[in-house]
Amino acid sequence: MRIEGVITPATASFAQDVREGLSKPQKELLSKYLYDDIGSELFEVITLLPEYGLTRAGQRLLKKYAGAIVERVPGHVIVAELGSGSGKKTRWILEALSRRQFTRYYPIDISGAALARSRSELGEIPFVSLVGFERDYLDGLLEVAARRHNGDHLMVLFLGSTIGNFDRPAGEAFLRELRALLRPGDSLLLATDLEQPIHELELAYSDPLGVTAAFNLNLLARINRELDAHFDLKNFEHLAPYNTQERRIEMHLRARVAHSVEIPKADIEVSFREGETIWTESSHKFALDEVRAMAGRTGFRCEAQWVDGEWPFAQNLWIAT
Ligand code: AVJ
Repeated sequence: MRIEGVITPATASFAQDVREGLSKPQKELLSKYLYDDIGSELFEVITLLPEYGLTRAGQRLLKKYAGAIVERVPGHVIVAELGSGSGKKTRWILEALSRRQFTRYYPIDISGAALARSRSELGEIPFVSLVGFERDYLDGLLEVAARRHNGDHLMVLFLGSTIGNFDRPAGEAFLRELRALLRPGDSLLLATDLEQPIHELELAYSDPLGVTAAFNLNLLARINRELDAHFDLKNFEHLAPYNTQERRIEMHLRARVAHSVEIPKADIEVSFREGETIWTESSHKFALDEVRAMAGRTGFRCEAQWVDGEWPFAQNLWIAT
């Protein structure tokens, strides 16, 4: 007998998603799998690149406008955050709120490591308590909603522009589901990356140093590590063209040569034609008026928008109607 090892539930669902994604005519891998420990660190490096202004724009806006933002959210507020991130941006909001009230803060993330990071980054702000939920966004939000006291206004933070990773219809469906867990008067602070000239966007996702390429290729390396596959990373190149029709960056990995790869723990062998791609991420870009219209279609009104002066990026405050 050859002992192949144990498959944990996490590996099993990764294996199944890899099998399904690589069996489609346009091969694809879900972008959430970019963020294992190595991928998360590579993403942190991306946020430091001069070509990738997105994260710094989000931080600048919160640093500058956290006071103005929380002023528009009246009443006693409790805060839930979808994807706890590095916690840096959240600090400005929590500090602004804690000047007027004791604030209960609930970060929600599928990664225990991310929750631990936000605990060490934010755990010591005076007049703030923190309880993390290691759950999917909406499952976690349901639990937070169950903990609200009468009169609490729930403020949901969805920073970093992760909404851009959904296709537009799926993004709206997600926002509608989110709205269903809220009450009128609750709020959503939603970050969106905005449209800008193609050249800038493509450079942001194909940086000359090659960090984004490494971030993308790490997905194949992760399949090698976790599913015992034998992808030769040299057989693939990173591509990130802007799709003008759909107004999004599409990240792909393109096979340089025809070849096939066995993925033992996913029980498949995948063949690639020369030039064939695996689609690994979409990053949609928005227009300001489009974001306002989206609010109306998903059960909110857009209370205010703050736009960065250096990088086209907006923080949008929506109130549930
Ligand atoms: C973390 C989803 C906001 O879409 O710009 C960065 C991820 N991908 N470079 C984005 C990402 C390639 C990023 N988000």
